[in-house]
Amino acid sequence: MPQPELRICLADDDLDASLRLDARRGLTSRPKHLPMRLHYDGRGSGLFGKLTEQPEYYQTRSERAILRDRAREIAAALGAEPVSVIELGAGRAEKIRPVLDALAAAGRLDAFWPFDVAEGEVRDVLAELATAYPDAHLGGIVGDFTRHLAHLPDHRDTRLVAFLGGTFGNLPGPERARFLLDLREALRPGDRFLLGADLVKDPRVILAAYNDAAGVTAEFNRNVLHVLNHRLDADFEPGNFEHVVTWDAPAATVDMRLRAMKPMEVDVAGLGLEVRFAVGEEIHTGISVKFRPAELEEDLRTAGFAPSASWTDARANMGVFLAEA
Ligand code: AVJ
Repeated sequence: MPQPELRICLADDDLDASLRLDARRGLTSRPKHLPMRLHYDGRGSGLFGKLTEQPEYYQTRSERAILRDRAREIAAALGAEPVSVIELGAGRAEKIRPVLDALAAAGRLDAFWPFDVAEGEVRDVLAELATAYPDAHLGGIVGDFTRHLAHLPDHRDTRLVAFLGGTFGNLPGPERARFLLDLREALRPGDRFLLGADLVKDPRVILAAYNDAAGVTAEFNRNVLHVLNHRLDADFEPGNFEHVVTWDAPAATVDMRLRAMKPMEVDVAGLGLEVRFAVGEEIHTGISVKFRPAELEEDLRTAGFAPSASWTDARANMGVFLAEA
């Protein structure tokens, strides 16, 4: 079995540089803000895994049910030819596995490429999948899906780019539109895009998913301060910040924030920065947009895709959308 090809578009010092820039820019802005991607160090990823097991957090279970139950339909909707699959934000590549299994069972899985920011995770998942899919060409891309789509593998068969888990909703509108245009530009006519998106529903259900009774989301949200303490030698006291989550109905968006419960001065030694907080002052720590199928399909058309199929779970919590380039 040949060694999987690894395309490194992001080095560790790139990640450090963007962390420093995000932190400096966000902590010196009014209002203060930090991007959700900063939450996912080892501890944050572990907390997110625990969060997916909370009864209120429906997303992962709902999307897993769709992909498990509809994998053969999705594979059939890709035609009858071999397919090369690239999963953006692959993590452990757990979400896409039912589709990979359906294609492999039909002898149609030509290649699989996990695409993620963490080189170690990409290497680990390639080692794991070499056993599961011995006949498939495996490769990996270590990169940022908002910057490195030009590095997709140039397999001549149908390419399926999958972007699951609802992460698309963490991008603000202009960045979502940019991402869709960049992806369309990176694909050829006939290639496909499989997108997992959280759907608009009862706001009480949505808010509960971001403020679970066990407090795991609150701890996940405060983890961004632990990341700054460890990576930038800051002295945040996460316990002095309250997890706040609100639903912006017109924008169909969940806003997450951390609210200072007392006046504070925080030293961010790694940036040479003193950051003051008035009592009640907030750091905006990310958004999660919820979608209406017709509007999302219109956004796909605007970017040059032709929506061809979609599936939801029994409660229509999550949607999985297939579109053709
Ligand atoms: C994994 C990014 C989709 O936005 O719902 C969960 C992350 N943040 N609870 C989401 C998250 C707070 C999650 N995504």
